[in-house]
Amino acid sequence: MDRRARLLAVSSLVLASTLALPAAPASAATLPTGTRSLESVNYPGRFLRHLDHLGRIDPVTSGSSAQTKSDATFTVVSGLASPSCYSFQAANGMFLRHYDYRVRLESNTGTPTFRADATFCPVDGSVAGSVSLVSFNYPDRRLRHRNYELWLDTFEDTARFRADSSFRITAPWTPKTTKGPVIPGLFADPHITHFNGRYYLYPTTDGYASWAAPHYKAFSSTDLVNWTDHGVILDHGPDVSWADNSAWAPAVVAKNGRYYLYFSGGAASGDTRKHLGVAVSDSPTGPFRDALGKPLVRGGTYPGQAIDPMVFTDDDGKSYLYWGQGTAHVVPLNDDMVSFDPAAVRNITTTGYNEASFVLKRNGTYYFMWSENDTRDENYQVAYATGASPLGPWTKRGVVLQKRLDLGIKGTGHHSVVRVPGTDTWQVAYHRFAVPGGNGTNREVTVDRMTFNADGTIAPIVPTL
Ligand code: FUB
Repeated sequence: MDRRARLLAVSSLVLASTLALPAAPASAATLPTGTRSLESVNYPGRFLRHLDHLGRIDPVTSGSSAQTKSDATFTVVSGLASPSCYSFQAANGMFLRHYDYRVRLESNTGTPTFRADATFCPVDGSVAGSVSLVSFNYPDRRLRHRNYELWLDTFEDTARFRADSSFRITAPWTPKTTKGPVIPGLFADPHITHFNGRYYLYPTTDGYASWAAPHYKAFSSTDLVNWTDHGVILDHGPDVSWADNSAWAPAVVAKNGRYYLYFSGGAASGDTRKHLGVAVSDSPTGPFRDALGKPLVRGGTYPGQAIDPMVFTDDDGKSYLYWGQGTAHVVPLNDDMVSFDPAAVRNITTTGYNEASFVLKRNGTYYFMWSENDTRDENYQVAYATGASPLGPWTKRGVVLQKRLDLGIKGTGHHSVVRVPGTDTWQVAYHRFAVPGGNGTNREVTVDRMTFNADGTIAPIVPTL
């Protein structure tokens, strides 16, 4: 069963579980993402918390210990198994999941089972403003407390069950004190850009084993602090005939009054190659549609993996496509933005280059930036070179962004840079292992300042929490 069919089956099961029960609550479409607490509706003052990695509802008051408050605080994030539902991440980076129907806290392994076990879909709760959380993979079961323990129980159409399975989403007992991640949840490879007075972030959806996520979301902001989630803008399953998974490292550019999304993807057919595609939309938040119905760069045509696209447009309006893992390529794009002359493809691999090309121009100098080492390595880092044209030749200048162990920041890379319009202020978006508890497939997105020295070199970027 493909992904869309499975989602339909799950939604119809959710629907069936409510339709079969006349008094069942209506669907609550969305939850606020970000740091929250969840209060029991029939035991006010008791909050969903974890203790010894098991879910419970316990009293929490302003006089409770910092640990108790922290244990009763979760970050509501896009569902690990579906962006239409939600997952709940504790301060230690672990997720609420069910196992043998007991609700517990565990690290995300990225397997389909874990992601499904850790995903819950909200429906209206027993009282106004409350929610009940339906299991994504067992849609006839809901998160419910009994004897103050949290279980995944089969829905019963009784007032008692409804109350036991209803929670109010409240302000968090432990508010977020860090700037990052700038978008809640697991995302990576952020492409940051600016269109018509708003900043946009286009990341890879992370948290999947082997980075298998099938869809991209878009986020926008006016201040680089508060980001609006615009939902899924391209879903490989239904939207791209030649790709099913590995929706990696998108990059979006505006040209000809339209928006072009460059992306990579793999097929479920057993062909392990990734291909690079381009999709188009009239809006920066999509929906995007596959522009060609086939890859723009077929994996295997050039050395290295056909992933990590990026487009730089020079002052004369000419656009250049960069891509590649293992080998860095560049080619001028034709004016249609969806084709190029294969004979014009150049290999611009620099010493240390692994992936994630990014090009910018400042004061007439071109800056070619990339990521070094493997994204699963805590030493994943960003380096750069300068040149006099978008095609190089490039002179390596060194590493500008790397781990900061005193703050527990590791695996800093796959960045992108945006200039604050009309200024010489530059901001860099990049991913790092999620703090705490992350790794190369559980990454998060953050933004820091990037400054230039008087001689035009880039000053070391200081990663902050
Ligand atoms: O997120 C999947 C892959 O990991 C990206 O394409 C690479 O750049 C690395 O970040």
